[in-house]
Amino acid sequence: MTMDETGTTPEHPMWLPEAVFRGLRDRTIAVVGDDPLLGTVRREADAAGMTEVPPSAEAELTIMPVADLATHARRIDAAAVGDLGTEGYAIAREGGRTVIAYAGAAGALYGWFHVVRAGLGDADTAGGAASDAPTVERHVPRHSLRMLDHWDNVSEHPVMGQVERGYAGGSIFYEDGRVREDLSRVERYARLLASIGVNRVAINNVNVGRREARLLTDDLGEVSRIAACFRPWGIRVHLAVSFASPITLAGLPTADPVDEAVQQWWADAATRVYAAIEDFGGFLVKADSEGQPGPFAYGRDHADGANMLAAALAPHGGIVHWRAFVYNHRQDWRDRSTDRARAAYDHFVPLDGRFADNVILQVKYGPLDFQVREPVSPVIPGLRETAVALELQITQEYTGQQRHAVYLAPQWREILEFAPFGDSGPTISDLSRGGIAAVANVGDDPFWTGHPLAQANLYAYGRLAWDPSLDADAILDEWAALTFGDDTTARGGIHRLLSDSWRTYESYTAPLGVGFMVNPGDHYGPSVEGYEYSPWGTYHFADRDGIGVDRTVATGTGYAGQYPEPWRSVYESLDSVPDELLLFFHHVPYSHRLRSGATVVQHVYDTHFDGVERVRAQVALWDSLDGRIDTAVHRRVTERLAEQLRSATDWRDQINTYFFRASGIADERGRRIY
Ligand code: GCV
Repeated sequence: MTMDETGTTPEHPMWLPEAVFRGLRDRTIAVVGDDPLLGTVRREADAAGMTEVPPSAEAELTIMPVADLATHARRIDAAAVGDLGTEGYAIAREGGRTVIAYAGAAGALYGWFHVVRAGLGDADTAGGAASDAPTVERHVPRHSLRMLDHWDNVSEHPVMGQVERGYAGGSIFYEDGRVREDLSRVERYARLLASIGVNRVAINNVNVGRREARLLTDDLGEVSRIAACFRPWGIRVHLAVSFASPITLAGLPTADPVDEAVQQWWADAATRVYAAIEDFGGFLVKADSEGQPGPFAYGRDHADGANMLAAALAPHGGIVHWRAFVYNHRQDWRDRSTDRARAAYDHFVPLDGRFADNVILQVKYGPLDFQVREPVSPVIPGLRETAVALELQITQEYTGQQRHAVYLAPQWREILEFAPFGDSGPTISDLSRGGIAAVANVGDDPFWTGHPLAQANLYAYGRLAWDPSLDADAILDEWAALTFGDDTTARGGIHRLLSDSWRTYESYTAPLGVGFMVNPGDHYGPSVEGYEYSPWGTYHFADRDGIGVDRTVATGTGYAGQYPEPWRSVYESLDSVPDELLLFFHHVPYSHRLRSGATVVQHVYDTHFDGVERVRAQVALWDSLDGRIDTAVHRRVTERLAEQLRSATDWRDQINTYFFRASGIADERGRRIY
């Protein structure tokens, strides 16, 4: 792709460029049903160059309700299709035909994208002998709510910019202090999100400014235009709201959740929203956190606050996503009795059972804040009677800010399959009954995500939210095939570059789960003591003898005690704590020997030297793909990799030097430390 006449790079497609649809051109399709989402499928098929025929014509692809199988596909066993819910689909191949059966129209749309991904396949490859009934493959989403949270501000925030923790330019929704006139890019975005199964989008930042609060009132017409872009793709829009809205928007004297006028204001606000946007999803709330208003100001708790909003939404079928990210961000670093990691559990687990049915508690995956390595939050197993949504971060705030190539699906897989009650118990995915949410990573950047390879994270998020058991490498290959076309050398190179890149990033940044060590404020680049004496509660307590946070029950903050067994004991003991989380749970001498056999300080040196070499190899690998990848994409990634190598080197040298100066212990291999 080249520059256009104005000198700017035009929008570059993410996955699903036109070439992906080549195999569907001139094939026949029959679509049975008349829901608007089926209209979307018909338009898609038409754009792909397929020919629509009546169902009786036994098209190469037939998309039909389960109930119609008996009429149009008798050999497919409806009993094997089973319950598909509102979004599932079943796929069967019979002779030269592919049949997709759906129960709810969204299933037809997801079935369509399945075919786009997998192709129609060769006739007669599936279904066994002519006499056998065709094999039926069922695809039902594991999580019914698969949400993206945009941290977009309508107007530019003086410090955070337009998209808080956004690394891909401005917002795709807002421009010049208002909703964009031209929302065609949002329509293209909605289509891509539907192709990966995302079905909910919150369109504004959880830190709700005065301007953004008005999306709920004055700007409903504009929000409704955005909702109209998402609707044809089965995606419902949510708004982040400010708990103080009755005061700031309506001039009431209080926002106390037990005040009747306050309750009425929210009920009226909800009624107005649903009058404008019939399929509105609900409210997302950050309360009493990092300066956002909340119920604590009135001596109420978070169940009081969430339930009041839930009552306003309930008559309309709306949901409250209430975030559990609540902690004291004005901590005194001298105070060793307060542990930020404990905060969400201490606030929310005592409230378990008090939340209304349409409240979902949204919990960050770790107890701190989206670090490259944290233990999985104990709040998720701790809440037995509350619907919980796991919150992930696609935007790479602490993982290289879309300047570093970091494929996050392996981390998410580890989180989703973590079994807090032991191997035979439920996983985090099982326990996330309120679904999954993640902070989005796109902006108005021509490559959508700043770093073109960061698109893989958005893609993988949707696929894992649908099916958390998918293999991270398989998703990566699927994304590369749908994005980069047929060149297997290019695809293989991208696979090698990204597959283990999360561990590469971990290896040259904060070691052994200690976290942070980033520059305060923008959170980019190393600053070992950047947060050490700050009020934010993220400390590592390094001295001349050792480093790490004692979070044991026996001698520390007691955080390890928030886990059920077996993890409470696993984390409590130095003999069993996994190496990668050692410094999250324990304060140890630099000479402490890891389970791997290396000492802490030697591990730090080894991983940091190795991490930079791994980035160097990524750079060489990418160089070797020159000519095989679209020029503009190649150039952009080349620039980003150069920055990654510079930054990784900076991390290596600062971390190694810090540990060497603190410990006085030399590198066993005599490498250069400054
Ligand atoms: C939206 C971290 C980020 C903030 C973010 C916050 C949150 O603290 O640095 O920018 O605010 O998390 O998740 O609410």
